[in-house]
Amino acid sequence: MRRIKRAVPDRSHVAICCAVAVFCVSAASAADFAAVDANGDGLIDRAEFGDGAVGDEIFKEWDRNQDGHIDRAEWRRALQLSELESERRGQG
Ligand SMILES: [Ca+2]
Ligand SMILES: [Ca+2]
Repeated sequence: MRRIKRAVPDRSHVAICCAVAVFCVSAASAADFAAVDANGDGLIDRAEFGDGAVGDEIFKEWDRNQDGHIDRAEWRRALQLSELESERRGQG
């Protein structure tokens, strides 16, 4: 019987995916918080953030206090970090 090996990304692969996704998000302005916050409660929950395994990883990274929501401060911080990261890449 042929076993189908499920493609489970290792940590480095996930990190790259996160970096790419974070970079894409950083291309959008911080004002997009409102666009992501579908129900307008001022917090981005996991469902609003987007689905998929990569989304899980990024959400955990961005949700600094692990309360299950990304607030504006966490959102801004993540965007700032991703901007620093992209600047570093640009110089490297
Ligand atoms: Ca919300
Ligand atoms: Ca949080």
